[in-house]
Amino acid sequence: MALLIIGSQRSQEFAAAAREAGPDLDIRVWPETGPVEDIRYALAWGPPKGALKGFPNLQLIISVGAGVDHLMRDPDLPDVPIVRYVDPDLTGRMVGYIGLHALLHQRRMCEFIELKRQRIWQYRPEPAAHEVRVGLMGLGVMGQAAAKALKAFGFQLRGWSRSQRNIEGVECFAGAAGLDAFLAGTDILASTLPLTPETKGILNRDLIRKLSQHGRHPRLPGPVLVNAGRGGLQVEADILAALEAGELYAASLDVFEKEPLPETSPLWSHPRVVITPHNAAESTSQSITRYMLRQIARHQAGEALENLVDRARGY
Ligand code: NDP
Ligand code: OXD
Repeated sequence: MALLIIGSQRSQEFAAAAREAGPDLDIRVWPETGPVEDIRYALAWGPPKGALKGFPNLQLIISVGAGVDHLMRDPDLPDVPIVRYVDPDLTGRMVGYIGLHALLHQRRMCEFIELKRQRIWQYRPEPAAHEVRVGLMGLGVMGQAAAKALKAFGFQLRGWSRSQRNIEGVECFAGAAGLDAFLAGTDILASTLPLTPETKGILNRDLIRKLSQHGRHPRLPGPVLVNAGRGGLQVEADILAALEAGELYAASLDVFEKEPLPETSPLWSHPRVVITPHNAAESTSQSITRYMLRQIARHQAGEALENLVDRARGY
């Protein structure tokens, strides 16, 4: 009975951590699989399409990430349970990212960084946090944890999800019917949506134009987009066009349509676009292997698995 680690550039690092934490486990790293019949478990990040169907005794797939779009894109994905990675370490990192970037734009830091580059000492008025409305797109594990942290800074909070949520201190909207009202009162839009057929390309010009339609504090120059969900949610040409047209004041992007972001992308040189290399929340080898070993132990004991993916919803 063996575990296969497949897809991630960090597979050997995960294997080393897993060997240390679970010395009894037989661990193989793709493509050195040994006899394919041995493989019962797979720890996967973006495996080559069709690769997992080659293991006839596979019983469980553990996603290296909270998102599972990297698995769902495989038309031949075996019909076995998939658990996604949910851990306080990962969530805490995402909360830090969302909090940092909400504050960064509320405090107009892109402008101050540019002024510093030019050695210019210049006052710029800023809104207070309680004068700014942050809209959380996605109210799952990440969105709800971010809401708690943002509340402590005093931001006004609203959120949007597929099913109706009821979260204290957050004005909640749901589904297509609630989207426009959610956007109209949102100044800083922070997305932690999963990438599914329904959410692909949702962060487009049409959506950006609906942001912050009423009640924006005059000291915030315009709406802001923060995307830490997936690059496939956003239309980069639309984001640039909206920035140029003044429909968007600034953006923080951690994920991109194509990763790594090509050197030729005009996003790199925009003064009010912050770019990070898909590291809003890292799956560290210690945390992911601890989590994976727990799921394998539960599976072997016949206990319920945690954070099971609903294939029909796609997340
Ligand atoms: P969850 O499954 O806990 O939450 C997903 C949220 O998105 C839910 O509130 C869900 O609604 C909502 N949602 C899904 N589809 C739709 C839709 N069509 N319309 C409206 N709302 C929708 O996921 P997590 O919070 O754990 O993670 C979210 C995503 O964050 C991951 O899928 C991944 O893509 C990304 N991520 C990125 C990282 C990075 O480093 N950049 C790191 C970790 C995660 P409902 O509540 O009704 O189910
Ligand atoms: C994730 C990620 O989905 O790191 O966890 O992107």
